[in-house]
Amino acid sequence: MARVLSGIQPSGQLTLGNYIGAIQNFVKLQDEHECFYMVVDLHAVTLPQDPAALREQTESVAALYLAAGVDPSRSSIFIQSHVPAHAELGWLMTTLAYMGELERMTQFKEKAAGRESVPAGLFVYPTLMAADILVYNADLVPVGDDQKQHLELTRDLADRFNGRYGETFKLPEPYMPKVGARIMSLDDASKKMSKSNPNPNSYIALLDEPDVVRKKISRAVTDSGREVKYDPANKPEVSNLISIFAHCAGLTVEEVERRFEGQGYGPFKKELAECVVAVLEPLQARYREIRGSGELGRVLKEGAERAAEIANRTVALAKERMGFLPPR
Ligand code: AQP
Repeated sequence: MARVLSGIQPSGQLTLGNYIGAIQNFVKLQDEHECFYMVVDLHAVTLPQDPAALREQTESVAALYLAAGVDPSRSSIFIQSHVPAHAELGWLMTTLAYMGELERMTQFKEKAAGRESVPAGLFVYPTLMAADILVYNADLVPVGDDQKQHLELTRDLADRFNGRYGETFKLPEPYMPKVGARIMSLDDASKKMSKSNPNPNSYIALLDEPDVVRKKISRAVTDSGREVKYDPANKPEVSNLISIFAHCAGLTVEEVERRFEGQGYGPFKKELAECVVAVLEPLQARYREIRGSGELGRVLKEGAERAAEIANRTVALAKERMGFLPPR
């Protein structure tokens, strides 16, 4: 059985981009694989977080996993900082990485842009992400397109470690949706939809009320044409909305195009909003139930125990291979 590992940062309200690019696949993969899904709080603090908000968002992300259908009896759900082996292997990976390869990371360049002083944690984010994956010897990593470069670096670091110290880590593969691997921002289709975007109209949050969703979609930027056609190069805004429609309605892009042939953007946007609301309403109802019950604490404790068992073994082996003196 292949092993799957993935995680999401509690750095804001989860968006429809996180859902389509990552969580939908988390749910799909647990049918046939051994899955580990974490809330990556150690990654979130690579940019300053308000402590109370971080605690609330961490719990909220875990509850959203459950609400979306991640099943704790089949998947281990846990908080990254509850398994200290991540940080320990993260340091070992940092010692293997080169400045040049970290400087090339697009996410680092984007997040560092315009900042007077750039946190060092932001720079070494990909080495911690590599540790997250390698500490479980994961085979598959469900991620959106934006994380593909980090996954390639993970493979390079695993390969470098194996070459230097002997075969220790598996080289993981990305697992991405065919359409919707990158959901774009509603106000600017050249940027991906992001939970930390300061403009809430740029994203649909999974916990947005139905009327807020309707308003955001009606305001979403389109173009001066009227044809509902999937053409990312020439019609990036409309193509993005078509991807969202296809995912939420379980249709192909062609089926969406045919459905709105000759109808213009008005009816398309109206139906899109209802499709998104139909996905979010049941998810939000389950979310409220989960937050109101004591279930989450138990799930996270058991998940962290299962995860730590594997992670501690991997770190011990990596340290032995690197020549660390074991404690007596
Ligand atoms: N717009 C997106 N389209 C498809 N997939 C996406 N993901 C994120 N945005 C989109 C996928 O969601 C997972 C979680 O990502 P993360 O929280 O670890 O960091 P991120 O990729 O940087 O996501 P955000 O929402 O943009 O967070 P902030 O704003 O905090 O940086 C990943 O699998 C990612 O691919």
